Amino acid sequence: MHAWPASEVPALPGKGRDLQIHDTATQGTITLAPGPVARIYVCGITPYDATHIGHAATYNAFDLVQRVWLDTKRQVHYVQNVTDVDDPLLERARRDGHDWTELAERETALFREDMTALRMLPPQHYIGAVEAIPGIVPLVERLRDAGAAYELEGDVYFSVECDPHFGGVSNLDAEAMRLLSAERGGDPDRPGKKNPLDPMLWMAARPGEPSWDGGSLGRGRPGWHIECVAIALDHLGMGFDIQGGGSDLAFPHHEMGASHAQALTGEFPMAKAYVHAGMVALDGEKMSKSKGNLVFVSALRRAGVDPAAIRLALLSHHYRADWEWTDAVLAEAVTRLERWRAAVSRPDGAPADALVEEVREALSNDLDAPAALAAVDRWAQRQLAAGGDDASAPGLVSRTVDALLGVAL
Ligand code: 5CA
Ligand code: ZN
Repeated sequence: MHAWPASEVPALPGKGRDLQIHDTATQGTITLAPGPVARIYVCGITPYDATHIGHAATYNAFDLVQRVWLDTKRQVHYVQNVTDVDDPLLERARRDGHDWTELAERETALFREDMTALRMLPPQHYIGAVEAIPGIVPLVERLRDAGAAYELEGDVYFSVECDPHFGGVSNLDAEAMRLLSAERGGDPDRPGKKNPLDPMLWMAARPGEPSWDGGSLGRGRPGWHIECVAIALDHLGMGFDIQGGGSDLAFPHHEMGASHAQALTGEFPMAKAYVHAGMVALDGEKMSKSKGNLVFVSALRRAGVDPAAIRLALLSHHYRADWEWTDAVLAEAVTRLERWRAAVSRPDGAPADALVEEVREALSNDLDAPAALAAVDRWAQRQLAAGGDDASAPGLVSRTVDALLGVAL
C-alpha cells in the first residue's frame, strides 16, 4: 500500500539527543540508543471511520519519536499497518450497506490526507492486513506445528500458556486481562478454549464474509495480533526499538503480539520499548468509533481550521496523559500559532541558540512536548516584547519548530 508524502525535515545546528522513553513493559523510563537505523512499528488504523483527534494524538507522539531520532542523524525505519479486514470494519460496512473494500479504501485515503495535512512523517512500509495474508499463513502454521496453537471448530487459537513471559508487556492481573479481552475483540467466554484469554490466529471462513486461501489452515482470515507481528517481523525483524500505539493497545494487542513473536522466535521482547499514548476524550468519555463521540481531523480542516493549529493542540498535552478535547484547547492553539507566526515574522531577533537545546531536551525527556511549547512561548514573548539584534534567530526558531515539532510557521 502506498503511504503519504513526507514533508522536508530541516537539519538543525549542534547535536540531537538520545530518546529517553517510558516503557510499559518495564514500567520505567529507558534510554534508547539505536544504531544508525532506528526501527519503529506503530499500529495503524482500522479504516471504518475517519481519523479522529484521538488517533491524531497517538500518531503525533510517534511522529515526535521519529523527529528526535532524525535530529540525532539516524535514519528511521518506520512501519505501520492498516487493519483493512476485521470484525468492526465488516460490521460497519454491513450496517451501512457499503462494500467493505470500498469503505476501507475511502477511509484509508482520508487518513493519508489527514496525516499529510498534519505533517506526520510517513512510514517506509505501509502494509494492509489483506496484503500481509501470504506472510501470516506460514507463521500460523509454524505456531500450530510447534504446539503453540490449536484448532477449535476450524478456527486456530494461540495458546498463551506456551509463553513464559505472558503478561510481561501490560503487567495486568488475570481479572483485568479477562475483562479487557472481552472488551477489545477477544472471546473469553467461548467454550472449548484452553485458556479464556487465548486469541484467534486464523478465523475459518464464515458465510457472507471475505476469506482467503490459508494453505493447510483452510480458507479464512487472519486474527488481529498476528497481523501486526507478521508485518513487524517481515519488515523490521525481532528486537526493534519501539512498538507504539494508544494505551488501549497494551492489552491484549501488544501483549499477544509479544507472545506470538516469543513462540515463533524464542526471543522476548519483540520491541525494546512498548510505548503507549494516553486516550483523548470528548464530553467525558474516550473518543471512540464504536461510541461515536468523535471530532474528525477532516471535519476541522473543512471548517477552515489550520492543520498547524490542530497539531499545536495535540502537542499541548503530554503524550502519556489522558486528556479532553474542548473548543478551548483548539482556541488556545490558534492563539499560540498566531503569536509564534508574528514572532518569527519580525525582522530582528531575540537570540535562539538556547531554544534549540531546550526543545531538544524537552523532547528527549519522554517526549515532553508541553515543555517544548513553553520554551518556544518564552522566546516568542521576548521576541514580541523587545526583539534583539540576531537576524538569523527567527529562521532558526522556525526551522526548530518545523524539524522537532512538525509545525510549519
Ligand atoms: N488497527 C488497530 C491497531 S493494529 C487499531 O487499534 N486501530 S484504531 O483505528 O482503532 O486505532 C488506531 C490508533 O489510534 C491506535 O493506536 C489506538 O490506540 C489509537 N486511538 C484510538 N482511539 C484513541 C483515543 N481516543 N485517544 C488516543 N488514541 C486513540
Ligand atoms: Zn497493531
